[in-house]
Amino acid sequence: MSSATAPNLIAAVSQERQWDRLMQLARLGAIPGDGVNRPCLTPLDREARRLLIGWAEAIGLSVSVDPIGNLFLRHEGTDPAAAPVMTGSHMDTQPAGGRFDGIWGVVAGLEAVQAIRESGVRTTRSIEIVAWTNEEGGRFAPGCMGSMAWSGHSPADTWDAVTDNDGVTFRDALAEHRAAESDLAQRPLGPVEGGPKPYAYLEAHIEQGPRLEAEGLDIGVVSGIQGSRWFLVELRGESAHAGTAPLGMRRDAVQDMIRAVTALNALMADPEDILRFTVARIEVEPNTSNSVAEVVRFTIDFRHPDKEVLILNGDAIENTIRSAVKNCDVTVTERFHAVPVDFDTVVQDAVEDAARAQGLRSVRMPSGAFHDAQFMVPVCPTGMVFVPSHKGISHNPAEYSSPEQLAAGARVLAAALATLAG
Ligand code: HGY
Ligand code: MN
Ligand code: MN
Ligand code: MN
Repeated sequence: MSSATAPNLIAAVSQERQWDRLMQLARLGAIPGDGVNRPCLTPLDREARRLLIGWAEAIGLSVSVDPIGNLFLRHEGTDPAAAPVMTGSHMDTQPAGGRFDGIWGVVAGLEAVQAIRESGVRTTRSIEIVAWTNEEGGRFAPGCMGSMAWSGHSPADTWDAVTDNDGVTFRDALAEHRAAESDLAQRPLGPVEGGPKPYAYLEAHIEQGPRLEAEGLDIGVVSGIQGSRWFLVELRGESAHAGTAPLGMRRDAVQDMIRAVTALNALMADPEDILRFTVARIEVEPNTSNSVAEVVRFTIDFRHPDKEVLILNGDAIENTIRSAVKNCDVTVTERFHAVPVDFDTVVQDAVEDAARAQGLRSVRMPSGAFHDAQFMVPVCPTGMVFVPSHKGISHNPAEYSSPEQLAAGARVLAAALATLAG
């Protein structure tokens, strides 16, 4: 009997233990409305990691961190030299985040490995649960800095250029973080520094969209992830008195931002609602009601499943802004470019077989959100498993998946990992 259907493995997954751990973690950075605000590389982030490390050490997993702070919890297989199977996700949240985005994938990984150990299922390959550094890109843009560095997508020299709202560089925040975790075992920065190349990577994550719930399905067998591009636009005009400066003499950064975003909306208009264009972070200087705005910085988040559309529209962004702006100097900087990826069918099959063996309704579907899995695709066979999000709500305190849905996801993850780890 394949381990994917080993009844004792499935029975060893505990819905209560997983939910209790998630609720304990949700208290670290709790905000009103059942939300969580737990930025990366903060004392709150470290407190959550220590809680997780305690649970992992209690069941005999070994713990280590790499130079960008990615945290690894390792279950030894019968052949320690065999390439490990990796699972996991991220523990950092959006500023107005929910209790499940990212963190469920880490807790589900721990639940799956604990069930494997308690059920006596022996795996040839070791299984490593990873908590990636800074997936959200909330405190430091871009997102996925831990998985990008680990997989060789972004050199460390970008760490000085990235600062948070208080002007703290990513490098300094990371140095403080690593000093606070200097008691943990160190490991190289993944395959780029000679670390073990995984046999496969399978990430569990909430869907963050409405489809599974709307179609009455239990499991998303994720087929791939659309592409994403992030840009930072700076418009630099001149501050002036709101009462005395004639309109014709103004170099008003807010008015030029309105012109630019109106033109971008036209460029990005998509009646089929496939292209996703978002402007959501705006900084104004001097940001007072009676001084004309001198500087506006705004972000662009733009997504599409087609690589060509992503490139064409992405390259048109700067020209569109420059033609729309009337009075300000324009600077457009690209901050992030994740190409669309397709996941490996072997991993998808392991997830789908596990769901079917457990009588769960599943569908193969793409991900609209980006994930650390996006950067694992060039490294090893990669896949993801989704569970429903209530009304598709995410990046919002009201984000919700039920204990039953999350337990079903953890059971599928456990069986799929047991199959992949052999
Ligand atoms: O933005 C994203 O897609 C991810 O949830 N951070
Ligand atoms: Mn996430
Ligand atoms: Mn997210
Ligand atoms: Mn005055």
